[in-house]
Amino acid sequence: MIPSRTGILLALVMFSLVFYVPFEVKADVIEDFETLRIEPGEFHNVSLYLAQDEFLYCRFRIIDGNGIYFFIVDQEGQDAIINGSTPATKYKEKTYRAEDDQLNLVYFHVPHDSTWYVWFSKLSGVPYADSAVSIEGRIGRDFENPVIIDVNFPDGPWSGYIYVSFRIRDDGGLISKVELHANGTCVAVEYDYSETHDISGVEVEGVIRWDTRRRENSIYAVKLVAYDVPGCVCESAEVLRIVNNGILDFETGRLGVAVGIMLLPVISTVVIYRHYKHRVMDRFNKHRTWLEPLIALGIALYLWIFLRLVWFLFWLLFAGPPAIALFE
Ligand SMILES: [Ca+2]
Repeated sequence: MIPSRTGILLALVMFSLVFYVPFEVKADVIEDFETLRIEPGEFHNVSLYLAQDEFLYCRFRIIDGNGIYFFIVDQEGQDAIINGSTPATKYKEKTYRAEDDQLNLVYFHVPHDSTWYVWFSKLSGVPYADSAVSIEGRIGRDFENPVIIDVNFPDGPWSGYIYVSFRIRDDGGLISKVELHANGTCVAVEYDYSETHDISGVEVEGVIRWDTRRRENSIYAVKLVAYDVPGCVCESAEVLRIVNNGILDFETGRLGVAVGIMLLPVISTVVIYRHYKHRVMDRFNKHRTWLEPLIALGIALYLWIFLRLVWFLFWLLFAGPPAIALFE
C-alpha cells in the first residue's frame, strides 16, 4: 500500500518530535560571575536590556578548558537561535583559545534598543565544543563615571611646559580621553599613559602636558577632566595656579616681538641707505653697467631672505612650541 501524502507528513512530524532534543539554555542576568562552567552541549547567555548608543563591556578569563566560542545577538537573533535557525547577524563573533591567564576584552557599541544576549557556547559545530570550560569574568553596560583616583598639579607659578600626572579608573569599559582645563577651557589633551586591565575594570596612569606659553600670564583655575567611551565624565577638584612666562610667551607679546624682528631689517636698510646715499649713488653712476645686475641680484636675495623670515615668524607664532626655544 502506497502511503498517502498526509501519512508521510505525519510520520515526518513524529520523527522530528522524537529526535528533536532542545539544547540547554542557561541564561543569567548577573553581570559579575566568579566562575561559570559550561559543559559540552550547553550554551550560556547573559541578557541585558540596552538602549541605542549604550556600551557593553565583557572581560573574561578562561581558567579551565581549551577555549570558548563567543558572540552577541539581539532579541531577533536570540529568537532565531531558540527556534533552531541561525541569526541574521552575530556581533563580536569569535573563538577564544585558552592562553595562560589571558584576560579577554570585548567592547560593543549597541546599535539599537533591544535585549542583548552575550553568549558563551559549547554547542556542537562550534570550536572547542567537545570539552567543558570554566571562565570567570564580568559583563555589563557602562553607565558609571570614571573615577580620578589621583591627580598631581605641580606647585606654581607655572611657566613653559607643565606636566600633570594622574591615575584614573573605570569599572566599565575604557577611558577615551583626558583633558586639562584652565578657567573652564580645555587647554591640553596630549598625554602619555599606560593602561592596566583586570576583570573588574581598567586603570589608566599618565601624564598630561600643557604648554602654558600659549596662554596669557594670569591666575588660572585648573582641573582634570576624564571621559569614558560612552561619554560619562568625571572632574577633579579645581586648583588655582599662577602662569607667568614673561613677555615672550603671551600671544600679544610674541606678536610684538615678531613684528619687531620683521621691521628690524627694513629700518636698518633705510638707515644705512640714508647715511651712505651719496656715496652709493656716486658709485652707482660710475659703475652703472656692471653694478645694475649685481644690485638686482642683491635685491632679489634680500627679498628672498625677508620672505623666508616672514614665513618663519608666522610658523613661530601659529605652529607651536619648537620654535619658541629660539627665544629662550
Ligand atoms: Ca564608565
